[in-house]
Amino acid sequence: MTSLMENRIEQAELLTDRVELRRQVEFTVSATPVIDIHTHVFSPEFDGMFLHGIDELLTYHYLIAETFRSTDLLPERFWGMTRTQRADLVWRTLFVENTPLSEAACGVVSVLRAFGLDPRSPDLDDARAFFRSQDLHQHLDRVLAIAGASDLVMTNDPFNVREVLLWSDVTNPDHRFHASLRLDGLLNDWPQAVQTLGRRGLRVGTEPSGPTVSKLRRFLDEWVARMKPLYMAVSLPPEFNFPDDDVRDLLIREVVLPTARDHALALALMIGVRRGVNPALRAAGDGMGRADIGALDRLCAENPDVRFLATVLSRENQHQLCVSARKFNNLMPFGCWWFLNNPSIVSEITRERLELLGTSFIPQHSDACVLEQLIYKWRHARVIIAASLYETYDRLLQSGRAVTRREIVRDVTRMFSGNFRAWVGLQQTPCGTADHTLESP
Ligand code: FIX
Ligand code: ZN
Repeated sequence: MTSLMENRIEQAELLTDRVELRRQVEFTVSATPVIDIHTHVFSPEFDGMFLHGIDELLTYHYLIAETFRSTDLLPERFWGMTRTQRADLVWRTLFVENTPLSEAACGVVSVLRAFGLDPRSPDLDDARAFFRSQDLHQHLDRVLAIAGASDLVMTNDPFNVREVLLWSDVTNPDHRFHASLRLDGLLNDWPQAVQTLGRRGLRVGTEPSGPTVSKLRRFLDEWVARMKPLYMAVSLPPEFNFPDDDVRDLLIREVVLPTARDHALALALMIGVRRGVNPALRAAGDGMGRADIGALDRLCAENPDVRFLATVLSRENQHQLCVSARKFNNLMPFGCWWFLNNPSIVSEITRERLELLGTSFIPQHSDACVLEQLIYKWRHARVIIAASLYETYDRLLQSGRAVTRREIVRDVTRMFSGNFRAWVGLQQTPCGTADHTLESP
């Protein structure tokens, strides 16, 4: 009897009208809180590293690279300017003398509009006055509310001297901010790592042998205890291979994977970045290349007890990453990273992932460095994700199966937070804050 009634209610809830279906998808995608699983935003407790405001927004490295395309100014002159002068130059070049058409420039416009500021202003006076007048904590709450982000994951580097010093003071960071333990300093430049560790009193051999491995394991154990990261992460060049006959391979096998197992921590691999293609542009001078997804397959196959998160920078690698995720259920594709975070490419990748993986992936992360970027990164992402999801439900409808509103909520919640929570063992506590519990795959 009950199931008959439930069945009737379900039938009544079926979204068979396309206009209504689109409306429900758009509403759900815009209203569902997201966990932003990879950012470079720090919580306010990290004094000097919590970036916010118009000058930081305009001197984001995406916009610096674009400014050099529309000015003859030499990089050394640019780096000789103060932050305020750089921001003024970027504003004049990209927003006044040119139309801000690129995704990163359009993002600044979205942020300004969210606060009622004029994106056609000839200068930055009003914007600067606005950001200066904000109470920092209220402003943070407001930005997270507009972005619809319940939690965010920082990028925490135990090889960054400035950050290391701050960690000794940060005992109780804002509960919405979680750590991730970044391993680039260990895995991408071993000779430099040896020196950095040596300066901190940790003597390790240039050839990582038994004692060095033990010291490095202890080093990571200590940072896991201090940061309580949700996962470990590393960005890798397109040439990354596994197995390989280099130091990185040894460190991954002997230090990183055992740490992942001991602490039940997932390992995020961000593959395809070529650092310093144009060093004169500093962070704006990084490039990319196509990776070998076979390396990821072999890593997943050899380590079925470790969970991997993966994002790849080359558009050409996206399809193969989806196919790999179909083979290995310890592999979770996430985000449309960096040069992929443009509407046309986000749309293509999201549709491809829905078609190959259903809802078993994490559609986007913001990679925001400056607090207010969260607003545009998520607003823009939600529009594309909603359109891609609507298209997918519509195809299902045309095949003969409608969905209900409850199913849409379930699907979006899974992609926006559920997949990540399950992957890293992050539970929702009754008061709305999150709790990290360790769990094996
Ligand atoms: O390695 C990374 O985490 C990259 O996302 C950054 O290095 C990069 O500068 C960035 O912010 C891209 O969005
Ligand atoms: Zn990043």
